[in-house]
Amino acid sequence: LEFGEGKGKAERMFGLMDVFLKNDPISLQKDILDHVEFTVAKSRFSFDDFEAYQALAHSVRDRLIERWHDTQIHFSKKDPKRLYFLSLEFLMGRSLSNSVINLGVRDQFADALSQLGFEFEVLAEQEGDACLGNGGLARLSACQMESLATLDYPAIGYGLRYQYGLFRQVILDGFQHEQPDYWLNFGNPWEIARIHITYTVKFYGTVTDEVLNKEKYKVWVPGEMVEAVAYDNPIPGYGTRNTIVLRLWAAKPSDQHNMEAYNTGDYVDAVVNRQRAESISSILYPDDRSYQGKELQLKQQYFFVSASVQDIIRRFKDAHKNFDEFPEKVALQLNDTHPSLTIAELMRVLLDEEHLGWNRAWDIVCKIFSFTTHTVSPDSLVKIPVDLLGSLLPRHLQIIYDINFNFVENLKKMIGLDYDRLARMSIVEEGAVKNIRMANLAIICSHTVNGVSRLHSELLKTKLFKDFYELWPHKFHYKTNGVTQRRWIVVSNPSLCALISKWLGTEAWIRDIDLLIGLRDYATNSELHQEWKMVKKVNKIRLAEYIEAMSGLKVVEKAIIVSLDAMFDVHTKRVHEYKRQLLNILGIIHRYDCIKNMNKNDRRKVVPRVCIIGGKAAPGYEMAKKIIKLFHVVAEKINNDNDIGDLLKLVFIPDYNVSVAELVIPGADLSQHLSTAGHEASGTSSMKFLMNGCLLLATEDGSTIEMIEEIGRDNIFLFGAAVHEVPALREKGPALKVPLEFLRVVRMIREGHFGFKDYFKSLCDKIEGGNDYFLLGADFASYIEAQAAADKAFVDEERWTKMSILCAAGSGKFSSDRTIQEYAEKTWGIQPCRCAF
Ligand code: F58
Repeated sequence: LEFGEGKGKAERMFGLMDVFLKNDPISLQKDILDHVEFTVAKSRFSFDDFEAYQALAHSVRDRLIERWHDTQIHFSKKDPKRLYFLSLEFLMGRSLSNSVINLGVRDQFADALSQLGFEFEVLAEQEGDACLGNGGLARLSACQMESLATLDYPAIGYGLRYQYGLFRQVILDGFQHEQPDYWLNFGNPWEIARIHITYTVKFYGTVTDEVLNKEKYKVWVPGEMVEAVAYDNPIPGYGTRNTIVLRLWAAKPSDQHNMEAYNTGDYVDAVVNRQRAESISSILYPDDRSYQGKELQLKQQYFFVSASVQDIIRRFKDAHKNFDEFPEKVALQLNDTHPSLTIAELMRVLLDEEHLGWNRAWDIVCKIFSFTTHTVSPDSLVKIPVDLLGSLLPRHLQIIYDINFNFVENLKKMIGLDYDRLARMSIVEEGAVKNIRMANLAIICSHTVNGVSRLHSELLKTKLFKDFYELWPHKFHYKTNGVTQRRWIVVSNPSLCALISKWLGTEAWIRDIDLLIGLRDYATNSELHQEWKMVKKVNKIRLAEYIEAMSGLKVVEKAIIVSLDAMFDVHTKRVHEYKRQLLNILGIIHRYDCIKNMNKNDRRKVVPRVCIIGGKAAPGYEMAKKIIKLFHVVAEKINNDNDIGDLLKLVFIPDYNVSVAELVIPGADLSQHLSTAGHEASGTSSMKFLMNGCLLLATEDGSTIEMIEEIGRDNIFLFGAAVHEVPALREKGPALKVPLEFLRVVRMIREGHFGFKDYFKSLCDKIEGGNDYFLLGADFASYIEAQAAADKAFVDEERWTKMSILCAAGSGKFSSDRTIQEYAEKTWGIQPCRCAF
């Protein structure tokens, strides 16, 4: 290609693009060694696994940057409508394996490394997880970003670059302890610091009036200013050159800050204050669902919102002279209520800085926001005390009041003077403490509101947001969650990935998951059965080795060695009362009790089980912490009972995170999803288990209801009360009949069979005598029955394998590709914009 002739600068650069970085083994080795020498600054003749990992990561990153630049140039040229995905949480996990697979250079890098004497898999283990989120919501955001890239959508994710991600969970004597996650200590090769992309974010101060060209405007004179610096994390798509970006903001002290203090000789205080600014992005708040308020949390939200809005407007203005086209070029997605201050911030910028006037600004705002809620419980709806908001963001409070005034006046015209309803729908909650209801703000200003499964959306319409649904039924949609098969099959289960491709005769399912349905044709094929079982075995061995190594680390206990013939029964998710890990433990105690009372003959019929639980409890959530301790004391007793042997083994996996999930999920035979019906908005881990051919034992809650439709009732073990039965059961209170077996296991805990009698008293009190809000007693008998059905199916290998194949075959609906396509078409109005080089 001739450089230059008759072409614009951009075209000339495009022409050179694909000759920049080569992926043959020699070029890759050279790149890695160059990074060893010049980035890691080690001698290329002597470097260890971690240094090799760092060099490898930088070589991969170079290729990501190259594609990302191509994508950016392409997007700028085409100027499509873009999606801005705003979320305070992203659980990205590790980046290396996912990146090389999506870039299509996994094998090339593995070859290059082996010629240098390193093993790709070993180096991949050197990487720590990026845990910038709590759980389901945060991992969903990560899956959705990956699907946006793969489907070529022009999108940008915005979030916060926390210095400390989610706490590390350490178990000491069976109790959870939290330790800080110093994830940035050894550097993060997956981000690019954009020190020239910074914005000033204002806080506190006062609002004054100013007259400009005879018009009155509000001017916010801030009391504090902090700089937001962009850190870009490239997200490559699979089977495309498109690479999008997750832009995370870090707080840095502003140079404009406190100059006065320097001048007046208050030098030390001024420096200390500068340091305080950085604390805004220092820590991720652990998910404490009923926790409200807190100034730093609100500061974080506004910090990220303000920087993102400035960035979005800057990008828009680069290509447009006025705001007429703003709604045709910008879609803003609010991932739950955390980013909903974006609404007030955009209004403020359009009014006070762009001087568009209320009507025009409001018209724009109403066209661009969409809002997803991830919660079922009214207690989780975020409220901000008016006093706090007014002091931190005085102008925003005024704007929210104005939005509310207009809304309530219009509402009165539509529904009359129904004061109760007006009060419920108002953004401002009156009471001893006046609050701003962030969900109401988001609903009023968004054109689309959605829940994350069909059931969840029904509950929103009939309960949580009933008043709004009746007013604006057209706003309410449902978008069932999904997860990306690239990470949850291709990266985490390479053996299954190869097997599926072999039997389908194509790898096309990696981009087009509906093709998985083709596995149904072979559901009874004995050859596939053999290979399918072999894959499960390989993954069980991997998991068993992890369990042995992890449990063997503890000084006082001996390593847990599990039998591969046992059913690996997994229950991994954040610990919450509604998720009912306690029901699982009560079931385990019941199983143990039954085995103890069996004669030798009957014991031979028992299906051996390895019961695996993992998950973190929020640091301030006492009941969840007791549940973790209970599991440990029960495990201690059972695992040390020689009479039981391999029939029952209990394993707690500490510090469950994305990379541990990648190991656990492929190795599971059965997984448990036990939420009391009506409490799990969707649930996404079940989707990962399903794709990996793991059978589910579940209540009819969240997205499970849609799974039943996809795989059929015969292929899942269901139990428990249905959503519509829950209120009546609760109503019964102490009159509710619970099985004797349930009372017996609770009594065993109460009476100190596992020790810590006093400590567990409150836990027992919470599930007995009419206090059992999550209905453990009511669902116990049917839970035990479902467990027995799982045992029965497991011993019939052929039946089990067929069910397993049918689960994977029917999992297509639960790909985030499907979810993202639905959002793109029905909510955001964006089109794919494929970078074709
Ligand atoms: C989870 N929510 C839901 N955080 O519990 C789960 O059912 C769903 O699958 C997942 O989101 C993805 O949609 C979650 O992780 C919250 O719901 C927060 C609680 C506190 C207020 C803000 C939302």
